[in-house]
Amino acid sequence: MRDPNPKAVLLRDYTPPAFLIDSVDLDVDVREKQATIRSRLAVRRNPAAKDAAQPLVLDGRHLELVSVAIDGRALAPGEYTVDEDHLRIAEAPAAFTLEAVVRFDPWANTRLEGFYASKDGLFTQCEAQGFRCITYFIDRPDVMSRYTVTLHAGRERFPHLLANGNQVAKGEEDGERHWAKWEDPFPKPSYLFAMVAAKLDLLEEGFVTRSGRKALLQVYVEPGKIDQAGFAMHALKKAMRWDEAVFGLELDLERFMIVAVGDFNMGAMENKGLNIFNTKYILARPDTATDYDYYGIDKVVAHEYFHNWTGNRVTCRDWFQLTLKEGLTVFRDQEYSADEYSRAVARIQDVRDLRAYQFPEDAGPMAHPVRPDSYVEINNFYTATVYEKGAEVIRMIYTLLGREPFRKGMDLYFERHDGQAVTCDDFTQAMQDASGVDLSGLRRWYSRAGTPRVTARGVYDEAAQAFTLTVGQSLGQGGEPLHIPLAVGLVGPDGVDIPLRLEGDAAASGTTRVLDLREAEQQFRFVEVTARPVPSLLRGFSAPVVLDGGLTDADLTHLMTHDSDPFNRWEAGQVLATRIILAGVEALKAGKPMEVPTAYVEAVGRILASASRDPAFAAECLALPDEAILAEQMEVADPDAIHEARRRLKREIAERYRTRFEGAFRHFTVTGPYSPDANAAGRRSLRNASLGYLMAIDDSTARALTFLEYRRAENMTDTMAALECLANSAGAERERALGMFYEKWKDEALVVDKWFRAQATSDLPKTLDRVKSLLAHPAFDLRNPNRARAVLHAFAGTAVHFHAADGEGYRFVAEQVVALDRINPQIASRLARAFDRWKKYDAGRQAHARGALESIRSAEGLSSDVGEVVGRALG
Ligand code: B3K
Ligand code: ZN
Repeated sequence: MRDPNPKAVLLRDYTPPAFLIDSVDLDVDVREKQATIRSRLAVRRNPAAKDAAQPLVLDGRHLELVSVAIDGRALAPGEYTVDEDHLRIAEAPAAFTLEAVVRFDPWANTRLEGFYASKDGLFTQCEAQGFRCITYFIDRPDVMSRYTVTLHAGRERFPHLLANGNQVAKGEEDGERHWAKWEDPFPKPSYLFAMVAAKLDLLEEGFVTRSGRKALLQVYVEPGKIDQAGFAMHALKKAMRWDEAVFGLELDLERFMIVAVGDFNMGAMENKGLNIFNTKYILARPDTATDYDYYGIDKVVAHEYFHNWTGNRVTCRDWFQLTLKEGLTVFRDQEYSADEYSRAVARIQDVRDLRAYQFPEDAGPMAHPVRPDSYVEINNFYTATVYEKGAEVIRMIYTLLGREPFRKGMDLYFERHDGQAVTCDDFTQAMQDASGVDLSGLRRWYSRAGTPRVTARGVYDEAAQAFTLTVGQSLGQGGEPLHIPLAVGLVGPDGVDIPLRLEGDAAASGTTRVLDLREAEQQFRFVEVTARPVPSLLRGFSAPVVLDGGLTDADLTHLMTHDSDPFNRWEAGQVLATRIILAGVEALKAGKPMEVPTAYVEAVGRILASASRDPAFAAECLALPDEAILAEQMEVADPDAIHEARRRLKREIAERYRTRFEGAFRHFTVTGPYSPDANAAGRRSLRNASLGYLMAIDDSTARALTFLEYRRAENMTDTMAALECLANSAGAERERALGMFYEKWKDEALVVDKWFRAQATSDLPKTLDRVKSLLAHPAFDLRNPNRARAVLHAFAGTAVHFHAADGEGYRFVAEQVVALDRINPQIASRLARAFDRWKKYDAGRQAHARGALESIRSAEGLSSDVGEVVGRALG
């Protein structure tokens, strides 16, 4: 039996591996309900190991060991021990060949980790520790080896046999079987291992890299779906060109393969030369995928491709360094998206996600630094903190260094560490050495959990024509202050930026300046300021902090209309809307009417009036803050009041501008063939935001318009916008549209997910009953992660129904966590994270949440994944 309370792994306990494995030769034989894996490992003692007499300890899970031999001699039972997690050999020579034969049933593997079956064949997922479910190995990223793989399987059922690297041989076998041998020229950590045996359709194209090297690009999809593979191929080529142009990085392989699979635990995986993707991030056709889906595909294809350098060529020494590859690669994909679409809109969306997911994480029981210092289950640490806050840390380095020095730092990083498994310190050191910029205060971001608060107060001295900004930072846990880059501008009363001149600084520095905040409190005095300005603080969201800028509503309305920094123009509107909604919450609770200041409504009117300048940006400005973000702003979150106040604000704006929204809905119609480009998608986004406002009125005119739109729509973006509106409306059109949708799309799994999701996230009463009945729908399957997420995780993300005051939402989700844990602990553990913020709610809700969490904790055979999350939540 595995230890039910596994111990935490600590960063400070890191020691180099006792043995290294120079090469791995795998022979994989696929039969009915069984895979047999024969491994030949070239093992030697690590000269850098602390102790030269350590036993050989190999990781292995869910494996049946058939035989084990050293240098061709089978080991007798007394020469090794095997338990649930390890194979130990006490006496191992200095260098030897280890051969092992193991067996398991990939069709019984519902964890989708290691080697597992999906509809069209067999696939792998090894990061972080899945390789140990394929064979016994020293399964840690600082053990890098050269791999050769031979796959054998039935020809009819598994026509494609793939593994990392290049195919070097293939042939036929008895019994209608065939085989293929692959060799990966690059040494790699085991988490980047991949193989596939499946029946798939293939789209392929040639590519010539900047230096003239030829490569074959392949996208493998489920049979019959080749018409949905084109955009992924297009995205891959764009990403390859971008990495060449921006970072000077080229593909280093002869063949780059992408395989899409319908059962997958996350978005995608960057295995060397053989990326494996969730179908959600590959398949797209105008009538099946929304603009947002296309955007996501573009981003994820690029992200995984970018890992080929940031992650694969230079990898992580240990899993505490995960942000070394993830934070950096997210930063790279964010920059790619900003270049390919609208920079301002991309930044807004990234910050919105950061606030909706990372800020709450950093304030809850799972809070951890971007480089965590302990974990029980590493899969629980593929978090918004490691990824998105990690990317913000890289962005701060970029902001402090500037574009060219940052690029020099990247070049130096690759020059020093190509082919190595390294740490976050190695990265910052390369950045510092290449630029000469002192990063000591910035490095502290790697080891501190929590979101820092920055307070800024400005005082204008008319006589001296000076503006003094006093800025403070706090993280509430002591320790030395962080280095925070604070980008600021000063907006004059006429709405024009005032040129910035810091006292004592000879040169003027344009209209935006990055202030170096290194102390707990600092003052900055700007001179030659001819009129009282409104400070525009944290432009472009230059640091992942919570800002208290001390601005009045009038200041914010001014910025909302005039700020030259688009991010802050958007942000001013968000802060104002937040103030109005939170004041509304208090009013509602006191039984008073909710007030909506005219100045705000008029500023919204100006957004609408000037929307054609940048429709996508206008749509972002019209979106009210998410309920989850609003909940974080309250001492004790009140989901019902937040929902109601937000709804009323939206309705009031809608009623005031009904004609204009109707006009925008007509005016921004996109004609001609569908394209997911930023321009067309931006117009659709504004058009659908307008529809959303009209449906906030939810009268028969609005419903008729929406239903008509639903029937008229020719692309999935417009279809879903209408369907989601109808799913939140009690009118008869709702059931008609949902019925028509399912009938039309029941054979497209990703579209059926949308149908489930729209219902599970509806804010209508009785949504929980609906969700329960969806679980009994013939198309529901708890074993398919996308389907489970479309219903369960989607429902658990709703503010009103998950947090229902009677505790029914909590109880339901707790039951589902337990049911899911028996199938797939990683997916279950994600669902359990819905409880993270339970202490932010009132005593009644807390009592229900505690009960639900305790019921999970007491479930029999709980995984360490869910155990860690629930244990931390109950604290
Ligand atoms: N590196 C993978 C994530 C692996 C998650 C393991 N639980 C995808 C990515 O971040 O690119
Ligand atoms: Zn990644």
